[in-house]
Amino acid sequence: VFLATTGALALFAASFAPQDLMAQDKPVIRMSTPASDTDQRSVALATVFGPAIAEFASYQPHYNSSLIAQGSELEAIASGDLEMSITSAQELANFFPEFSIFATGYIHQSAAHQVKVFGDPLMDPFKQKVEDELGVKLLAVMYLGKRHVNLRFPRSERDVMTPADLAGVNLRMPGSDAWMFLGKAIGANPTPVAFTEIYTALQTGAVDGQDNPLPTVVDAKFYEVTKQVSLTAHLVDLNYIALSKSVWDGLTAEQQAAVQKAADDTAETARQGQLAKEEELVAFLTEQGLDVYEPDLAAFRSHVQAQYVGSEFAKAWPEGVLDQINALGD
Ligand code: KDO
Repeated sequence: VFLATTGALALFAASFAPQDLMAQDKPVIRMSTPASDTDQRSVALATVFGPAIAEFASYQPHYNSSLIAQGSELEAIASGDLEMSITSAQELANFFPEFSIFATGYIHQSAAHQVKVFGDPLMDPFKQKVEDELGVKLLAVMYLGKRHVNLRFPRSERDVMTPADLAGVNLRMPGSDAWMFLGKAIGANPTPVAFTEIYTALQTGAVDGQDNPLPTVVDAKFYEVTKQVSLTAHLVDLNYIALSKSVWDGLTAEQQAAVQKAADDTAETARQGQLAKEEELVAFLTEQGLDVYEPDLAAFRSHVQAQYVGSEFAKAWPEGVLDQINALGD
């Protein structure tokens, strides 16, 4: 009987190759994002990150907030209901107010500036706090792009040259204090709406406009329901690749290094993709009939910066960090 059983086991082992059993043992990394599957960041994660870690972990993306609502991803990671997200400084600022510094209008100057800031020792205490108190590792900074004001009105009805031109405009913003503050700081009347609801809100006139980088305006087809983009560039926006620390702690040192490299490579691929799209999409949007134009940037910059000085947000910024960020710019 013993021999027969051993034989049966041997047969079982032969038909289920070790890699199948290992596949079942691999940790599954569920990633949730409001972004679509065609967003440059989603594409880079699926084509670079997933394959790079496939030997020891299974990357499982969930798009369009289908798994976790926008803004709840960090809580979900902290409570073990999610392993990964593309989080924002604004979301982190809900937990750690000092993160609002990275969500401040006109603070980052470019994609390259974001990379310098993220890699600088000034970021260490920020990253450490998120790890210790939320159980989330921030692996890399992803470039989302320059946020611009995108309205339903034709330019003949509303010509957005200065913040005063946005008075009374119901501008959709993502729902958090840092976002609302930015919406007000550019002169608009901010209205919180989840990312996946924007298209309908624009279509029905529930909001007058929204702000996002051009690649998002195109990917989410907002151009179908809007008439103009004023290139305010009020936030050179970013997201962080965020991973559950308990997943990270369960990996070997070699696997951790592979995950870190995969995140860095993904961020670089996505960054190049977004930058290229930002360049080419002005022409596309113009062809679609939108007016895409540059406002008085100095007027926007000085107005926005003046709103942050002495604000509740600025009080939460650690001493000296603003100067350090500025020193890393051009
Ligand atoms: C948005 O809701 O406008 C925003 O651009 C905010 C970002 O932080 C990020 O969540 C982004 O949406 C999604 O990734 C969709 O592009």
